[in-house]
Amino acid sequence: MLRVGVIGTGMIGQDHIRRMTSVLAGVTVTAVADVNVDTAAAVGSSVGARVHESGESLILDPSVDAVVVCSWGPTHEQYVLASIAAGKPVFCEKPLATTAEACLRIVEAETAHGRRLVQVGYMRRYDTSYRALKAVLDTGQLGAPLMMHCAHRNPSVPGFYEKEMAITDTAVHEIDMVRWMFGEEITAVRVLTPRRSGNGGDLQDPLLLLFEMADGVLVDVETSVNIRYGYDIRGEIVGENGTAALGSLSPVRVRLGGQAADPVPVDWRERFLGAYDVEFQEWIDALRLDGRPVGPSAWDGYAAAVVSDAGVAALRTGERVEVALAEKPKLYDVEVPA
Ligand code: NAD
Ligand code: ISE
Repeated sequence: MLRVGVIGTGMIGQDHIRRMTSVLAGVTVTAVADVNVDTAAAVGSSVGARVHESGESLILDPSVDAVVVCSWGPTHEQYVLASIAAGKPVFCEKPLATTAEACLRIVEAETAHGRRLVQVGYMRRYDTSYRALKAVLDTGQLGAPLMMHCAHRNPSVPGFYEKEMAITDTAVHEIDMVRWMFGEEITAVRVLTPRRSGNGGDLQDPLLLLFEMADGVLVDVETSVNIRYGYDIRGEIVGENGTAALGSLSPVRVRLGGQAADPVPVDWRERFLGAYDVEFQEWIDALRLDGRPVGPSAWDGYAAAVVSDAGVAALRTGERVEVALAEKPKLYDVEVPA
């Protein structure tokens, strides 16, 4: 049984604790921590987990074999570095850290440790629909991929959400997904700012991002984070001979009153429910096998952060910004299966 400690018992922390205590096999949650001690105490007592006053003391708890970090992005670096220092595997929700420099510090600490400990929560790699899309692409039947059209739509975002977050918090999922989908790095980013939606107040929303991939594939990503009607994730690859798109995920189609309608998920928890389950089960199984995670690595977290930083620069300047990655350490040479 893998004994897990969870730092951050907010929305996604509670959701991951629910899946580890009620859905998945081979895992138990033994400890929790949150700066909001009331939330941590309530969540901890509901699952019989010890409540720690700090993330650092949770990491050092002998009843914790592996750490899950679900606190706010700016706090990820300290907990991931502390987990590496303690020699414990750590699953960190995206982003790995909020700057490329911080991600590189994590890469360097893990490389010095000499063995992979870190996995980043880029769950689209585990989604049935994205996996099916990649399987079609990998048959080669579409011919060479030329373009991909993506949309990432949220019904609404919290008040603290700033325009850069459409890239660093939202489109960062597409950044990781296309690196995995095409097995190529993103080499340059442009960001266009369409007419502003009245639903977002002063927020510059939507955005249109354009990624250039190393082999010439162009990827466009629409982020609309106040679109009201639901949580809608789209992706279509255009190849030389044909196209392939994420299918409709609706389990039911209602025809009524002269109309046909598919329900739309309300949020990421509903849309990616299955992906999070598979992501965590595979993480648990890998750690139980030999203590080494095989999903998205600290290097993937770093690469996503470099592209995301380039996107923010492109948004601020209106210019095309090139992406420059550091040299990849050998530790990350092995292809991840997910
Ligand atoms: P949230 O605000 O609901 O929860 C964050 C929790 O972290 C809060 O309870 C807060 O008190 C706690 N916290 C803040 N600083 C802390 C610290 N120093 N130590 C311990 N706890 C601390 O936010 P959320 O929506 O659950 O997001 C948390 C993380 O998960 C973010 O990094 C976010 O980007 C990521 N996320 C990922 C997905 C996904 O699809 N993979 C979806 C949502 C959120
Ligand atoms: C959130 O943090 C997520 O990761 C969701 O998957 C994404 O859709 C949303 O825009 C982010 O704010």
